[in-house]
Amino acid sequence: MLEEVDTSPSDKRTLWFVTQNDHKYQEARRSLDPFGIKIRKLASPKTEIQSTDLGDIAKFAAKEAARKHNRTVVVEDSGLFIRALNGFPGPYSSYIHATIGVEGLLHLMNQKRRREAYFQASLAVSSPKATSQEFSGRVNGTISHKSAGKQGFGFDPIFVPKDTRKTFAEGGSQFKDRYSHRAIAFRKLALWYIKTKVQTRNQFCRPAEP
Ligand code: ITT
Repeated sequence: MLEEVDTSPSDKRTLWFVTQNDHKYQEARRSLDPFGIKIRKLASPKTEIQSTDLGDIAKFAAKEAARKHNRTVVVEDSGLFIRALNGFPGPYSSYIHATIGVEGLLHLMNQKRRREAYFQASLAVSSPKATSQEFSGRVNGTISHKSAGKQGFGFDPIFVPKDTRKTFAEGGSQFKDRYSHRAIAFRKLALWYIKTKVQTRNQFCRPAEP
């Protein structure tokens, strides 16, 4: 359902996350909270162009959504890239999860000895007039031999971050926030956002020329 449209003046300072995936939204919120940055969810459908570049997919959707909703938005495109499958499912992760699912992917990984994989999240922030900013995060790991854990979403039950022994779904939210591609990308966004706000404020606070 489309979130209620907020037209109050404070709306201008709100960052809207265009997503229909509540797990993504909750993870983003948790990553931005320590920086004092509030986001809200805009569960509006968006255009996903055909591309192998997650950044391009996010950028196109963000520009379109910023114009359509006349506000500053962030869009994230993410995916799981498995080395033994030449990067599959990558940008098709959402579709593959909805069709063959976790068990289907494990089946494709049957007999594969090399199990390295990574998750990537690409973010694009766009406002109706400004050019967009991009941030990305990546976490390396391996694909487990069987599904484990009940927390999280998507491929969390089969992804074990590097140097750990648990899947994201076994580890839970603190574990996920410590290692995830999404947390890394949103922390980068937070640092940029704070820097941009400080610069804007300083422009207004600068003493007038004598
Ligand atoms: P929105 O487009 O509405 O934001 P979505 O879930 O369709 O939601 P994507 O198009 O970016 O988002 O799809 C990424 C898919 O990759 C996602 O549906 C999962 O199957 C998988 N994925 C991405 N990040 C993940 C994570 O942190 N944990 C588990 N699976 C993840």
